[in-house]
Amino acid sequence: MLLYSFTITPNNRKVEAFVRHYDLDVDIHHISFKDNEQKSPDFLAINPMGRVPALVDGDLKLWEGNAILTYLAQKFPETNALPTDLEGRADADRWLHWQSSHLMPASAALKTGEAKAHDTINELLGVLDGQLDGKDWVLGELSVVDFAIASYLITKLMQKLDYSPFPNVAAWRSRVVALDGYVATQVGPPRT
Ligand SMILES: N[C@@H](CCC(=O)N[C@@H](CS)C(=O)NCC(=O)O)C(=O)O
Repeated sequence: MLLYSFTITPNNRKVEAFVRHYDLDVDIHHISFKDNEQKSPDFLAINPMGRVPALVDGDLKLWEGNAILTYLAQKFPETNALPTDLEGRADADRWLHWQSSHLMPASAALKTGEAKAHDTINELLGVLDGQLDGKDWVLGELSVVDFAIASYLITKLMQKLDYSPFPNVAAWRSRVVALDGYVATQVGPPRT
């Protein structure tokens, strides 16, 4: 199994940190953005979007980071990183969709520096803070959801936010960066 990645972006780090955390039997190839390797014909045959992460497992060519995370969690059930009961799985899917449809665009908007973008992020952090109340991890136990969401909340940009109104998120971020997978994928000084 081969993972194509580029460690320092959240979409890639979520998957790479997961692989490293559980020491999964997955080879990792770091794409060269400088050489535009992600747009090469060989790579476009794997992911026509020309983006990473992407995973090749036999005949399967899988892209979209959250799809890769749930695939790996099911391929390696010993990780216990994805609920198997109907309700638990729905809960996991909910937060994975929340990350890609709310948190990801909100974090991209933050780069504009507009006040409205800050309000949106704070609204999302408030929701996450409520979910983390009384829990160490988003679903209670460590799961793919923590990897999916946390990778967005520990970027250089997100480091600049004030987390004091969100103490549960602040504590969770500290737990996340201490995980083996995040230590192994850290580039530069640790960010909490
Ligand atoms: N929705 C995709 C986004 C993947 C994506 O945008 N990857 C970026 C890096 S974070 C990329 O490969 N960019 C290279 C390019 O656009 O040429 C996912 O969640 O995996």
